[in-house]
Amino acid sequence: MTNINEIQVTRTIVNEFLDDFIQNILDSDIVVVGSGPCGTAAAKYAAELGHKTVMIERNLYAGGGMWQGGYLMPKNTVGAPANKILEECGVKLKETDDGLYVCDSFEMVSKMLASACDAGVKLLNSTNVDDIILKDDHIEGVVIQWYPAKMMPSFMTCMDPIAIRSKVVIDATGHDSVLVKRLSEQRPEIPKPKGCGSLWVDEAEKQTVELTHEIYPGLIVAGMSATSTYGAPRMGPIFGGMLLAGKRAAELAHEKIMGIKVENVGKLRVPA
Ligand code: 48F
Repeated sequence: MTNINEIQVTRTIVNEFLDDFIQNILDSDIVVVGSGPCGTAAAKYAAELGHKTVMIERNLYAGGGMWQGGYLMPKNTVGAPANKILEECGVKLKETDDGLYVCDSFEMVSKMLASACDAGVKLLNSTNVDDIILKDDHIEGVVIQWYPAKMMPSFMTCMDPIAIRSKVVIDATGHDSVLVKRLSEQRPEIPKPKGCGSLWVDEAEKQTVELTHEIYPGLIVAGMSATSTYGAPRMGPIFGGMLLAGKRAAELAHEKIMGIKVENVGKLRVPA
């Protein structure tokens, strides 16, 4: 057995973390905030399209709402064509008689995250996105803080966060629409998130993809965050729309970075 001392272990962790942070995180192409089904799909496809991609998650664990189907039953459903996304990640799916696909939640989370890692996505976990970097007419990155620090009593949290830069930020924060909310406090043209409407599965599945768009230069709102921004119906424990919305967000980010004209920035036709 080789001799390994305590200082070597610490030195390795510190060196690797700082090196990775400076090389791959500090100044990236795409920052995806939230690691649920939408964020993970967005990050995976963004990285596969060749972009330096960072996914930020406030929890210790990644996966967001993917960990369980509904009512604490760990079976996730998707409809076509989102089954293809899971198949690409190697998730085993069972097709039901009525054309739904179902898988084990744990397998969906682990294989989607593995696929994102293989594509080169960097994950910052236990990290809360507190704010955006907002210039005159565009967003240029995010402001981050350790999530455990945010959870401390307020007398201990007089510590400033830090910032990382990116060309595009994707708000995949789920029901809270964190970044859109923050932006709406400062830009009158940005809607204050309404929260999602009541359950209507097929309409919600469509709308979550349609509502995924560049809401402000440099900020794409995606998945449940888009649904909640506009008060569109909730979809319940089905994840196809989320996966397709994530893929759509990555494609929009790609078009923007590559200078392919994206129509209707910030001018989405909002359903009545
Ligand atoms: O909630 P979440 O899974 O959002 P999603 O990817 O998918 C929605 C579905 O899970 C579900 C549904 C059926 O499809 O109804 O709701 O759109 O993942 C959002 C993630 O963002 C993290 C949060 O912890 C969760 O893992 N998050 C939220 N706010 C922040 C954040 C923040 N300020 N900083 C970092 N992470």
